[in-house]
Amino acid sequence: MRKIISGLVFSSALIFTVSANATEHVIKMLDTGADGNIMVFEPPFVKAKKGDTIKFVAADSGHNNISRHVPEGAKNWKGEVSHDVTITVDEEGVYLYECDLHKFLGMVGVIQVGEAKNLAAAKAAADKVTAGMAMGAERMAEYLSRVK
Ligand SMILES: [Cu+2]
Repeated sequence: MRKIISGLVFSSALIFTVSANATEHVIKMLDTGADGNIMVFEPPFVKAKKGDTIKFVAADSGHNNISRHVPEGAKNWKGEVSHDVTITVDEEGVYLYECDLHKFLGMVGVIQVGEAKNLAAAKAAADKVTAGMAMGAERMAEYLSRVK
């Protein structure tokens, strides 16, 4: 009997794995990160696969999440201040996002989905974002350097 039950559990777990192949990546919006940096997304760089979801969690209030550059065919998003926002990444490429309240302090992040087809365009968009920063401008370059 126990063998039958564990067999059933195993089969249903297998089905679940196949149907739930997409991963949910959680990114926290924080006043202070684990590394002591202020106004950060954590983790600031995520490598995802097509069809995954990204959940931006308002762990600290007073932040939002807005796309700044997305691959061709992908949808832009705009989260409300102090609210979680979940997106599905359906197109391969590099996504840049920011908290528009603290982007001047370097509150930005990068998501890579599959192949970084639009890397050149993303870098050009990143330059525009960092041009307006009072501090933390090195963050964007560091996050983009993780795109492989
Ligand atoms: Cu913010």
